[in-house]
Parts: sequence; C-alpha cells; structure tokens
Amino acid sequence: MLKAPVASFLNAEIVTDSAKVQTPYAFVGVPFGPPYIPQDLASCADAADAVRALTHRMEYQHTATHYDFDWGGPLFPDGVWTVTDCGDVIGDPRDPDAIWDRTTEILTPLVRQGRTPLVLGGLDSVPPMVVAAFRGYEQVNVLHIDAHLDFREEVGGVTHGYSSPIRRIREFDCVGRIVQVGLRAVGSGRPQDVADARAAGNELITAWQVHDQGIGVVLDKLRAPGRWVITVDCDGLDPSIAPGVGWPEPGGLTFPQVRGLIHALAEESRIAAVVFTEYQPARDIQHTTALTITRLLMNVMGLQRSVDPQAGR
Ligand SMILES: [Mn+2]
Repeated sequence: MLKAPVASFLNAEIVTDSAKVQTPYAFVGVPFGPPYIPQDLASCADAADAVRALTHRMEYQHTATHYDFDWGGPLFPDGVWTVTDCGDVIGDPRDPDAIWDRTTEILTPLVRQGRTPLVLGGLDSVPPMVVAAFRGYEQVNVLHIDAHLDFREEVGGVTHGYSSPIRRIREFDCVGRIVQVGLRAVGSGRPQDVADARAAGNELITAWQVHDQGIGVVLDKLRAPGRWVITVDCDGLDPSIAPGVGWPEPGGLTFPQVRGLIHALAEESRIAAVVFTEYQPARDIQHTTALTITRLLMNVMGLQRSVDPQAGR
C-alpha cells in the first residue's frame, strides 16, 4: 500500500503502516491524483522525494536540536523525532478512483489516532482525499492557498480533477469554513464559478488584498472555532519562493505571509493536516520550492507541539 522512500523526510523513521505511527506528525507522499490527460501524472510524481532529498541536502537532521529562529527553539528539542515518514501511496495511476480510496484509507487511522498528516501531492486533485479522512470523525475548516479558485463542477467530464478540489471538499459534511487565499490572475474559474463559491459560503481573499491590507484580513477569518486543514497549491505562493510549478503567476503570497498564517493556527494547536500540491521538481530552480515547502512544514512541527485531536470537536 505504501512504498518506502530511499531517503526519508528529515531522516525520520520509516513506517509504511499508517496505523502503527507513534509520532505526532506523519509525512505521506501521494504522487498521483486524478489527471485530465495522462501526461499530467508525471509532473508532480516525484515531488515528495524531491522534498525528502532537500532535507538531506540541507542536513536538517543534523541541526534538529539546534535553535531555529523561525519559531524560537529546536525542531526536536530532546533529540526525539516528532515525525515519521510513511512513504508514498502507490497504485495504478490509470485507476484514480482506487488511489483516491486508498489514500483516504491510509490517512484515516492517522487522523483517528491524533496524528497530523503532512501530505505531499501530487496534482491539486489530491486535497479532497485528505479531507475525506475526517468524514464521520471531526468537523474541520479548510484554508486553501492557491492562485486559482479550483471550484469547477467538471472539466471535460472529469469531476475529480485539479480544477475541482474545492468544489468536492465543499460537498463534504465534515467541512465548516473554507477560506481561499492568494487568488490572482486567471485560471479555470469563470464568473459563474466565482459566484458559486461565494454562494456556497467560501471566503475569497485575493493575493492583492493580502498585500494591501496584511495577513490580518485572513486571520480574522481563521478565528472560527475548530481545527484547520491547510492545503497549499504551490502556485499560490510567489514564484520567487516557489518557481517549480506549472502555472506560475506574479504577485503570490510571500514566505513571511504564509509563515504568519501557519503560526497563528499552530500557536493554538489548530492545524489538523497540511497538504502541498502541484510542486513540479523538474521546473524548480535551485531546489527553492522544495526548500519553501520544507521550511513551512518545519514551522508547523516546530511551533505546534501538542496535538489535541478533540480540539475541534
Ligand atoms: Mn493553482
């Protein structure tokens, strides 16, 4: 079900049975989400391995007990790793439904045992598989960072592709608030899709609102009760920190802005899961995107120490 990596994330212990994870955090690669054309599948398939490799390139396993100024302390203060690497969800990429079900099956025991999944997609069709792991267990909110709305009912008859993840997540009864941040430029969303998202209750915050008014405009929305699944399409980030994407657009969220959003939730132990999608290592420059993803995940783990699975219930 899960394929062990050659080199694990932060050199963490590898446990390919998600029910046996004992640490607060679990890194899981999901290389394949439903595509529109077969060529889509290759683009992000090695994203999780590229992030794993970056952690070794930076030798973070050797500095994990050193002081980190991003949150003011060591990542693993006692030298005890708080993260496990579960490997990658494998399966036949020509059968997206099977991968969909298998991914949710693998994540469900993590969620129910109070672990926080750190998921590395995959296309942006991956996030609903993650949120689905909370169905019937916990009511969660979703913070979606993306240049794009991703609220299409279908594209070319495909309803579970990477232009539809937020529409699918909106249909889950386990989801409360959806806040979409970083919207800019043009994508698959048409005027009616934007109207549909707003009518469904989604809060839409453009990248320009964040740049003009600061992240307070987002923090106001995050005060809603409950825990949050943070899902980041890497093109929501500015290309200067995340060039390794298929659809780069100028004006994305900066590292300080995203770090600020993560800190606001992590300080209150309100991060239920984190998902990064659409990272295309072949397009990356100097491993910059992998480094941004890694640093943001380290900020989550460094700041959110105690995970109370009952917090959002
Ligand atoms: Mn996008």
